[in-house]
Amino acid sequence: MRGDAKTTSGKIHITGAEGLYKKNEVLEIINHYALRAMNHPKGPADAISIAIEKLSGRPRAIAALPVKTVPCSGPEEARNQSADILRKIGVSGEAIRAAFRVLRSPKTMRGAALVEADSGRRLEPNRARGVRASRMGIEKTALKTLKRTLRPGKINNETVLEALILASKVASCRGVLAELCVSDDPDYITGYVASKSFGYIRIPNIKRPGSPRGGRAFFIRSGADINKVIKYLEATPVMITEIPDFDVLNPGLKASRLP
Ligand code: WAQ
Ligand code: MG
Repeated sequence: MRGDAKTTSGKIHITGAEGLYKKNEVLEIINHYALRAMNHPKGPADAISIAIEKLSGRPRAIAALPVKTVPCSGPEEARNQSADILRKIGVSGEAIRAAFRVLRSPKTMRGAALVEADSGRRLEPNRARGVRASRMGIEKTALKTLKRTLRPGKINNETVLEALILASKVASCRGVLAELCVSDDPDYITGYVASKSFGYIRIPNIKRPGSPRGGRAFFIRSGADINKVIKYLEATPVMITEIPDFDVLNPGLKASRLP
């Protein structure tokens, strides 16, 4: 299922959401998406569209990324923190700068920029829209476990859950090395760097409150087949069925691969 909220006049995209659900959950989710679009902090939508599609095959099963939060007091420090992590993952300085240009631009995109991890070159066919990851969800039992795991960190909320589901799908794509995300919601100021190698690392105070800017960059391994990457991100159904054993408050103990 997919929900999108827009203004008709300026054709501004306010918010979008997507998920994979069982047939008996669909009505409840329609209700939920509609309410969310009507009460969004970016302003009331003039048009809301909700699309429902039947999946043709079984989704691919993946594990969620482990979650960690690093201390960070402001945008300047956040930029250094995220650049450090991205460099450790293997993203070049050029690519990191290209990603920050996208995330700081006043023109927000509906989807993510695809940035080649070594050259910093933009690879998405439509640079205004970007590529939207879709068809990802989480199984009910895995969701329960995840909520229980996130609760001690007080991050057991829809924003974090949805971002983690998206980031886990994106990181499960072989052509993707890492992701950098800053919300475009004016009052949501925690961003993240996600990767298969280091998990989902939350970075508080990545932007100043009140800013409508934000975005996502997916860093692509050089030599990856870009059409395959886009097809996987947009169209391959992926379901989280497994939650790794991590401690949100003390990630060093269990998620030993986190930096
Ligand atoms: N696929 C690709 N890019 C997307 C998608 C998608 N499905 N959805 C949003 N984007 C891009 C788009 O450019 C948006 O402007 C940008 O990401 C930000 O989207 O653990 O709320 O929905 O506390 O505003 C991070 C949570 C929340 C961190 C991120 O993003 C934490 C968030 P938003
Ligand atoms: Mg948003």
